[in-house]
Amino acid sequence: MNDKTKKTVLSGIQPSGHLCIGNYLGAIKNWVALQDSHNCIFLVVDLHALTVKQVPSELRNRCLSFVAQYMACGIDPERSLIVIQSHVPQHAELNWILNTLTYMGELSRMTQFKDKAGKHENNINAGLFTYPVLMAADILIYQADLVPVGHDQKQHLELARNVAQRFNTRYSETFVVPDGLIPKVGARVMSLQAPERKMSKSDENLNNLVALLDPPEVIVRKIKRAVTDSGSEIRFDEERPGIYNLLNIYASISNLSSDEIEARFAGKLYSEFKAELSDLLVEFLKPVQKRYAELMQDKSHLQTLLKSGADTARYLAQKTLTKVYRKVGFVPYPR
Ligand code: ATP
Ligand code: LTN
Repeated sequence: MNDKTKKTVLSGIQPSGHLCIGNYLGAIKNWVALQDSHNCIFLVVDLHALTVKQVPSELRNRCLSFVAQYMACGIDPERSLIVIQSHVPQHAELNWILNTLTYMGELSRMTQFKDKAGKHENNINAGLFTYPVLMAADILIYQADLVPVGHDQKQHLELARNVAQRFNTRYSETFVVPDGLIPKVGARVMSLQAPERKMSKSDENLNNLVALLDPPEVIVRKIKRAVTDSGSEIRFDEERPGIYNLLNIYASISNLSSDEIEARFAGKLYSEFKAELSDLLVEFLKPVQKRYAELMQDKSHLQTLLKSGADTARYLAQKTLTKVYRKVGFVPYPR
């Protein structure tokens, strides 16, 4: 983790809902690919998850389950740090400092806030509003160079960059200004039933998403029911968002090009394509689910990994926080 010649990668996912192929294709797939070339930190951002109502016992179980799912997808704790956000108190401390450098106007423009405020009208809390500042703290506290995320996080990343630059200008060079890494294919996986919206792991309608832990028969059913458009040609055509989305999912899982896929399905029926897509997803998820089940058998092993991840993360985070506290003018902790 501490290889000084390597750049640092940081990313995170909220432990809400069911991890889905949107999260895998938009984010985790890139995480797996970056592990050898970078120092990587992958968070389960439980503080973020509290911005919408959670059942405490479910949240606790889900955090551990997400850790196992990260590993089942190929995140290797020998090479990468897997960390639960609340195990590193420095995130919340830096969050406060960054709050004082973020403008209300900036936060009011965030589309995720507007989206979620619309969905949770009875719980538009301050945390939901300031959520992007905590995300900036997650990134900046580790001096991350690269942040692999899906397209929906572009705006939040831009805020993190602006806040880092603002701090550096006001108090002198302190933070690395991070770059986003958004995949070319798979950055915007859309909902199966409403392809004009993104697939979202906490969608109430589970038919909108393929979860990483969905059993084969559920995957087959969801793909069969997925909305397609009028017409019958199997072509990458943005004007036909239903079939376009399914084709993009096929492309990201198979790593085939759009030309190869169109050639393969020329003259075939939607139903034939859907059957092949289900097979592809089922075969892809089979080893992930098997590994997940094994990992969940040994929770104490997961706890040991989390302890070591948290210890290293705390050390790294404290280095940045000490610097930040000094620069803003706080009295050093008396020795
Ligand atoms: P929720 O529905 O619980 O708000 P979410 O599915 O939007 O969750 P997040 O925890 O907000 O997931 O995001 C985790 C990562 O997955 C982020 O990097 C995000 O960009 C990526 N991601 C989420 N949805 C998609 C999607 N539909 N397509 C591609 N990437 C996605
Ligand atoms: N805001 C992100 C989750 C998230 C994140 C992060 C992503 C929280 N902290 C740090 C990358 C880096 C989301 O809602 N998808």
